[in-house]
Amino acid sequence: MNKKTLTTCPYCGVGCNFYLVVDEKDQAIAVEASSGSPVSRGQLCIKGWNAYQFVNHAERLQTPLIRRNGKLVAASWDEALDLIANKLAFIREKYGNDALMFFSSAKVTNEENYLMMKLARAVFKTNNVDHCARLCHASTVAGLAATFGSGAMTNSIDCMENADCVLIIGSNTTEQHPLIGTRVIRAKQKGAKVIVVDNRTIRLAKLADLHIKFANGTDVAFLNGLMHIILSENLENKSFIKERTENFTELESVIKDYPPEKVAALCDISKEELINCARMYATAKSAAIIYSMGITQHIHGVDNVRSVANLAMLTGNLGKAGAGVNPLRGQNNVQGACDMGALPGVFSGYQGVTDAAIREKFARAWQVENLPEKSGHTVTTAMDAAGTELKAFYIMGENPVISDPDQHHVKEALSKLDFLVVQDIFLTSTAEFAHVVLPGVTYAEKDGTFTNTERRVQRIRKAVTPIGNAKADWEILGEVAKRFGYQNMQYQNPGEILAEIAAVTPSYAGINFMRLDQGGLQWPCPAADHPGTPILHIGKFTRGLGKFIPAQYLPPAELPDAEYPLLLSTGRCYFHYHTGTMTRRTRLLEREEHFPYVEINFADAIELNIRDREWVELETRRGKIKVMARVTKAIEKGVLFMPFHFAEAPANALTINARDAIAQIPEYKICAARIIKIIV
Ligand SMILES: Nc1nc2c(c(=O)[nH]1)N[C@H]1C(S)=C(S)[C@@H](COP(=O)(O)OP(=O)(O)OC[C@H]3O[C@@H](n4cnc5c(=O)[nH]c(N)nc54)[C@H](O)[C@@H]3O)O[C@H]1N2
Ligand SMILES: Nc1nc2c(c(=O)[nH]1)N[C@H]1C(S)=C(S)[C@@H](COP(=O)(O)OP(=O)(O)OC[C@H]3O[C@@H](n4cnc5c(=O)[nH]c(N)nc54)[C@H](O)[C@@H]3O)O[C@H]1N2
Ligand code: SF4
Ligand SMILES: [Mo]
Repeated sequence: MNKKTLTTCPYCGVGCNFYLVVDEKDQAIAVEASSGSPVSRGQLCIKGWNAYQFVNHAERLQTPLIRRNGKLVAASWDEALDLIANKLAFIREKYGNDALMFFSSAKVTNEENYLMMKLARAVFKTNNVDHCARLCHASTVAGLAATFGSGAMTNSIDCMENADCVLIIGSNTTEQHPLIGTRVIRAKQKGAKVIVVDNRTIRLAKLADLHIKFANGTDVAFLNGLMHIILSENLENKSFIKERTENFTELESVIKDYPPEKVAALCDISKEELINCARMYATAKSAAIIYSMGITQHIHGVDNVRSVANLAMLTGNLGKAGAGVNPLRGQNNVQGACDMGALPGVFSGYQGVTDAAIREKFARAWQVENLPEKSGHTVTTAMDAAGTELKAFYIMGENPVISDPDQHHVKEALSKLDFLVVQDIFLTSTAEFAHVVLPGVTYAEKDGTFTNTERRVQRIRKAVTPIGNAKADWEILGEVAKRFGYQNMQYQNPGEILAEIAAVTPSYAGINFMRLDQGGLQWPCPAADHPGTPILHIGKFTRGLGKFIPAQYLPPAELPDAEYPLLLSTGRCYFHYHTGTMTRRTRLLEREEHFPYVEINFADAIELNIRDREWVELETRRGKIKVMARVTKAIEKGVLFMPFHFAEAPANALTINARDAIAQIPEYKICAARIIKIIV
């Protein structure tokens, strides 16, 4: 008899639930949708339907590996863990606590993220812990914390369907958050106005009431332009501004410099489009903004996010249903990894490391002394400091060789380390650089919780026995701590870890496995009888008053020029996920999208004498790769788009390591490139 276990999808931040079907040989063989899922309501996208295949894949890591004579060879757990203990102890002794860097993971559970930051802080006394949110929504966390007091999505997925207007800026929602995309389509069917602001003709653009194809990187100018029109046409929400916000005069003084003519020219759009957009958004009863990487992955990512927040505050679209500022969080558990404090400046629940009382609270709970107070390295600054300030990395569930900007820089950084531990489910491109590789297990082989983009904490449940000698990440981290004589990281099961999280994290205080078995809960959930919070900032912002923080438009780091005349933007496609470790080991997905490609406009293709599906060289100042040209009208002239999923032709061999000064997020969305025809 097959067994079915209710669990949560391991791919994107939407957080669909499904049943994993396991046969009598203990093999995951299928996925069945769950109609009871509040998020997905019985539907899934193609990745969810196929989320069982990689679990049993023949290339799964099944035993620890140790580098001997330059080669990674199989080893026992004791050998691997002893080596880690010896090396980390040696490096720490010689160079100090802050010579170690811990990469946590938005793919693993809340409990595991909590343990990773506990390991870094309680055992190694360093705040050098971070994860891929740095590459993703670091600008959101910084930007919204400053304006609203909380970096999370303000509203719920349900709100998307019940909005009167949905403004989508820099999110390819139907492909990257498919089950939220369907909610936008539902909203449209119910009569909502849909506005897409994106240089590419993404699928939602085709049903949008307004599609604005502005020049990449001009978001601040565009948003300021909208606010200028809203103010000059008296469409702002005066009582909201008066009662719930501060700093409005500063906003006004910046906005006055963004009249429609100037903005239209800067953004390469017409004045009419801008005016239409402003009116459509500002006159809706409730208007929701959805944004994602098109806003965040810029050297002015924080300015972009603040400007989005300004627009929503100006029109009073916060603290009510069908509205809000909704950054769609990317990874299945990136919200949770942030909530758990896998960030250099905060413990779980965004409790700051610089606050002595908070440090004292955690020190007592963890039975340690002197927790470090200086904020630590980020994922991106760590790469710069490898070999100098930082001597060892412990990387769990991330693959920076393929995902970090400027691959050459990353490879050089990893080669300079004295010691590198990689804990993954497959031998990744990053694991190839490791001294020790530890085999973790997938979502299907362990218990725990993920927190989705709408702050909904949901269960994952063990459905199959761990493959080979692989162990759950929470068990491995406990073993490492034990080798350093720290006994306070030994747990019978993840439920116990969640209980500890609840005890030290006010926003998770009311959350436990028993309650989650009745369905997910949205934080803040401060007490055992609290129902959770679908909408934030009702009546009052988390920080009290919402703060307008205006920004001036500034250009991107590297724009096209005579030598590199095209603008290269990178992102993702529907069928693959990030560095491809899971989706490229899934037959159907790999069949649908097998070759690395770059999208190029017809006119550019004609000029370059390139045909559809022709292999070309794509080059920037950082590197050169060979990819297939996909000639399309869905992209504007002068712009290229390439997904970063393909290790054999990595987009990140080309991207620029220029970063937002506040958030340290890289400008993945813009650099200058050229295409070279391959003459055979
Ligand atoms: N299938 C699939 N789904 C995924 C993922 C995946 O790898 N594959 N990854 C997950 C993760 S971690 C994330 S973060 C999300 C990301 O989800 P998205 O952010 O939706 O995906 P991207 O492709 O990175 O970029 C989104 C859009 O930004 C636009 N854009 C580029 N530059 C600009 C600009 O300057 N301004 C504006 N306004 N728009 C711009 C692009 O044209 C693109 O359509 O997806 C999640 N879901
Ligand atoms: N050029 C370009 N680069 C980008 C982006 C872009 O838009 N353009 N987007 C950026 C963004 S938004 C993100 S979020 C990052 C993502 O960057 P990464 O997080 O580095 O990418 P993933 O492929 O998701 O890596 C997750 C790793 O975790 C492993 N894994 C999965 N489940 C488990 C588990 O349970 N335990 C353990 N131990 N390991 C597990 C997977 O095998 C994989 O190797 O990429 C960034 N890079
Ligand atoms: S929308 Fe996201 S969470 Fe839902 S099935 Fe697809 S990948 Fe999984
Ligand atoms: Mo992401």
